[in-house]
Amino acid sequence: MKKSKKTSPGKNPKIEDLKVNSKSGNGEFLTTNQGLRINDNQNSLKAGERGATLLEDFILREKITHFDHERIPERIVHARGSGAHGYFQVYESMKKYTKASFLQNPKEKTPVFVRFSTVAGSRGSTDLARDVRGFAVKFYTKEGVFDLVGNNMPVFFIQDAIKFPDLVHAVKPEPDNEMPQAASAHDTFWDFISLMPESMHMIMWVMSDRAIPRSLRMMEGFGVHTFRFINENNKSVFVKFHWKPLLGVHSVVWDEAQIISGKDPDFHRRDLWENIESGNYPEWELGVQIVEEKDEHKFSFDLLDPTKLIPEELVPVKRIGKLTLNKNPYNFFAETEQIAFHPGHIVPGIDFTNDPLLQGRLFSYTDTQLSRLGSPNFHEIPINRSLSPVNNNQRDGHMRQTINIDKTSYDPNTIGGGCPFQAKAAEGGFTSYTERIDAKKIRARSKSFFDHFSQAKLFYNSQSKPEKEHLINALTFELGKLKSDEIRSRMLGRLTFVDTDLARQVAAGLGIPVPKPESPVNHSIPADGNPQNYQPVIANPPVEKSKALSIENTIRKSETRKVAILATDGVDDKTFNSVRSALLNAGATPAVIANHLGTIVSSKGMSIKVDESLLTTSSVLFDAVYIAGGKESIDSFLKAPESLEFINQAYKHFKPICINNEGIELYNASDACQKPNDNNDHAKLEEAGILINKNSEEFIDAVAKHRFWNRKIC
Ligand code: HDE
Repeated sequence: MKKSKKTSPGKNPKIEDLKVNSKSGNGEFLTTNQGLRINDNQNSLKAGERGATLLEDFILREKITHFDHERIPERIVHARGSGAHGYFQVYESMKKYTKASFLQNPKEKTPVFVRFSTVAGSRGSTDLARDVRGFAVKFYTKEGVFDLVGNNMPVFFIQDAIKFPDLVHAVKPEPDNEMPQAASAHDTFWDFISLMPESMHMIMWVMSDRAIPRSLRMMEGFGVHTFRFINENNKSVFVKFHWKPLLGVHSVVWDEAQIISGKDPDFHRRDLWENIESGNYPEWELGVQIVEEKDEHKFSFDLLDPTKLIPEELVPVKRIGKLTLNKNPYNFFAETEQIAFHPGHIVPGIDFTNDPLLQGRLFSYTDTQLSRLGSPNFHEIPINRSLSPVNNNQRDGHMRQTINIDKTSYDPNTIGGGCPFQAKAAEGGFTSYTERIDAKKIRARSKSFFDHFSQAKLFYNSQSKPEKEHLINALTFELGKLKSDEIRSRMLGRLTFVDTDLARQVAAGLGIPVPKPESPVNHSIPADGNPQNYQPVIANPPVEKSKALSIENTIRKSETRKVAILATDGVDDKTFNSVRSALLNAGATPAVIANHLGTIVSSKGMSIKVDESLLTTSSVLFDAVYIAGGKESIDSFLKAPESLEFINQAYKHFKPICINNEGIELYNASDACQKPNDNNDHAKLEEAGILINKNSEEFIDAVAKHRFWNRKIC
């Protein structure tokens, strides 16, 4: 059969011709959805000036009806999200491992859209919930769309997709009273977790500082499952995907997270938006851990088990390219809300493994888009469209956009010249990896999935002292919120399998003894095993400690850090100017916080624009504080209790504080317990991130350090 040039079923009028991109407020006339120009948008059609509105008013009805239907169902999980456009570029060809076209040419930029999300909360919930963050990347490659739908943690709660609805039901607000919103600190979640020992490694991550990131720009991403790379010779290797942020991994503290949730629930969304607007484009390197097929069974854990990571000490992460986010969406709904990810959207050169969690996801994502976006044509929504041509015989359905201009919608055909044709592998046609399968049909789990504790131990042992303290506090907080003593106690029993000291410290905070650990009820026991006799399998951790698991070892930079400058009328010009310009030169984002909005006048009469007043902002929204000198300025702050609260919080949250001259008086009036007049020498204060009359460079170094955990809290 000859390929016909004339007839290609997918050839449609261009999107531009259909004028779907519309701007309001650009001088065009206001119209109805049918293009009818509207003469009066202020008054409905009435029977007389004071009379009833007439049913005839089709303009009113169209407007209100559209409004009534403006909402679509939110995502069942990951409802709260923020996204941005950007591009990906590979550093060098990955030909040796994969034939994926977007991983071949370092000169090629592949467009991407990334959506970050929390998991449990509703669309309007706070950004700072203690939760996993979604990190989903859509690559619009020349060979079709590739979605890398990952999280900011490298492992997951469960090993098999069949348990996902149970997990989500347990963590979502409780069904009788719909409480609590966007929080795991409640009975149903911990009831499930305490009965699910395989979740213990993930629990360590979720109770760690990773679950309360400082910024979406400062968190890692992981593909979680083991995937396959396939090269041109059809050779396969296993691959784990990582995203490494160039700004390092940074978090806030829990008390701060809770205050931010009230002061600015859009904290992460705003941070991402503002930084992209001001040209601080967030960047991540794509890393891969590659395992040859022959090494599949050489680890003490199973590569198919999504509750395990491969320690970087065993298989290093090779950084192969860079992701840059450089454009905010035009329209949140059209792009961030309507984007539809699916781990099954892959391209030649990438394939799945038999990870039972991944396998279940392959079914779920199309299904969810059908109910969320309402049509099998969700791929035609502009943000979901493939940049490579789409030619197939799928037709019709709700909200179909494509106007197919051919007579044929079946294959094979002769009437349409045989179009569209199947592509051979050499023509870019996708072929599944020909993995050998020879097995019995059973519901069971491999014994290689049974060790639920050794990597939880590895994670805990890899944390620094402050990180361990945060983790213990998080567990104490979460379990402290439970109504059921039984669940609390069962959970403590589980923690003893991770670390007895950890369990002891949490128990002390809860005011109960550590119970004798019971055998965990384990739903992964095969049919022939007896759950009553089950003892936890705890292999030796593959390595004792892993450096990559502690965020203490991360990159530290002052770039894009938000620094509050406390300055009001009468501020000292010299110190104010030098610190502010040094911060700007270092790429930080200083903001002047005064006791009123508008402008302030310095001691020498300079007029300074105020960014926020003490009333409109809060210490928790900044990374560091600078208290500028100037007698009049400080005297005026001393009369404002909010300024002292500003310093108290920065101190309590371990943030760098820099003070000049008269500013010391304000600092001394705060509740900070390390003060210059308390026999604290300046070197000790400096170690604790309190800089008195230091130069700007030293302050900038302290800003880059992010937090000073050795500070005395009293
Ligand atoms: Fe998802 N997940 N998931 N998930 N997931 C969804 O798809 C699901 C899992 C992840 O920004 C849903 O479009 C099942 C792991 C992200 O739009 C839904 C299972 C990982 C996002 C769904 C998992 C993820 C989702 C809800 C267990 C990390 C947000 C709305 C088998 C590797 C994507 C939607 C976005 C979203 C199902 C487990 C990541 C219902 C059944 C593991 C980042 O289809």
